[in-house]
Amino acid sequence: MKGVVFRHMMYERVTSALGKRPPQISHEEMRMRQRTFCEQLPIDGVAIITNNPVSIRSRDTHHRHRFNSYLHYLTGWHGEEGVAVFHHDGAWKCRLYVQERDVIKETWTGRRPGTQGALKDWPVDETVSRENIQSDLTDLLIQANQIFHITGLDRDVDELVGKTFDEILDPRSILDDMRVTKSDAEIALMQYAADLAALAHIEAMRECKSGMGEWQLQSIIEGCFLYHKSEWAYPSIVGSGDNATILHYNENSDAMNESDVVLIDAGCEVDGYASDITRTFPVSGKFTEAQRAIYELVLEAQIAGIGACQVGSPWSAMHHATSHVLAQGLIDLGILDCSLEEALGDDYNGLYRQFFMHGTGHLLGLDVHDVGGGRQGDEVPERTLSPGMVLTIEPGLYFGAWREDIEIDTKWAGIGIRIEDDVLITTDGPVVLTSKCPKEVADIEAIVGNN
Ligand SMILES: [Mn+2]
Repeated sequence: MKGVVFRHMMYERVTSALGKRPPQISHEEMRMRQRTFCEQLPIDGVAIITNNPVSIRSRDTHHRHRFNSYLHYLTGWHGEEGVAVFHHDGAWKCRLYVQERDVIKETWTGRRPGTQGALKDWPVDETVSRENIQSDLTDLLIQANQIFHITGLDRDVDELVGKTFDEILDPRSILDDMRVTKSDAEIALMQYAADLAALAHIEAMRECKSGMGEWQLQSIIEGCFLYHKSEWAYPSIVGSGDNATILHYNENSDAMNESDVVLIDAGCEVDGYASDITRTFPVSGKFTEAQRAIYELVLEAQIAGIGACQVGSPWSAMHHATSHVLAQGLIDLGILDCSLEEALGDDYNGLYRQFFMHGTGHLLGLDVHDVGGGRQGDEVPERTLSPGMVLTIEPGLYFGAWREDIEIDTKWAGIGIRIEDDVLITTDGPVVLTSKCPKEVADIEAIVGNN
């Protein structure tokens, strides 16, 4: 009982620091998005936005469904099924296919608004029962000359489109650009998601003790999300010791040692909008000299990366800023024995990449790795930073003791450090949305284990 009361108090502490949850995106704003989208479509075209499929977790049990971000962006639809179609009929219309009411089925799987409820409560012009999608959508497609559709999500729709059209255009070329710039209402939701994740990280720091399981820190953070009607935006990473050197480690199944640092990369989602925070701290509450040296280097790089988040800068400016600091620091610490030019290499792929092997950040929004480019391998040409963009800055250094391909002094072995904040680009410079989460050495040492 004591534990239950205690846990409740911990969550309430977060609640009181959190402030009021901002309103969901208004129908008015979604109508504006629809207009902006349709204005860029040819008048004889049809655009289809499908939902994400339901996926099997085990036999007849499904993974919790998460709506498709494009569908949610344009219509606010958040249930399973649901297909939006934009067509011109004197004016642009948004038609939504939804499951019809069915008391027997609703008794098992939950209430449905049905066609009437969807028409009344969602910002759409027409609703049609999903059962009739074959004939109804075929009629629309026959009249159209161009089709915009994202294949691979809805097999029924893929088939219908494939029957009528040889060439399928991609609506993402229009929608991704729109989603890159966040509105005030979106920023308010993202600020709330950032605050909630920041406060959850603090609670995990407070509770951390040697011998505890990584999964127990995970439970504190994710419990905190759920308590505030939120959920994780991506599987939480809680890695101690060598596990901190695995970039996407999320087994979270080891007990933590006194001498380890633990890396937590966890963020939540509020009405679809993500936050994404990484903090690394010593399990004991006190960094060793070696851990501290690496930590302070990564922090210096992260602050340099945030400093590069200026309107008009190319996307690569942040990565260049963090890379310079890290490469020089690795030389200064004696980890790299070469010149700065050699450490950085051609095109920032030099020797320092042995220890910092990922990008400096990504766009953030309805998807944690949001659309609009900026990630390595993305085909979108490099963006320049503009007001209303939200991105992460997350340099790291990783010295996996398990790695056979690199030689490192044992004093660095088993140290993995990443520090990640969410940054809003403004004309007045970068605004760190996750600033409620401490990252200075003294602040972290004061909090860890101090419940
Ligand atoms: Mn991230």
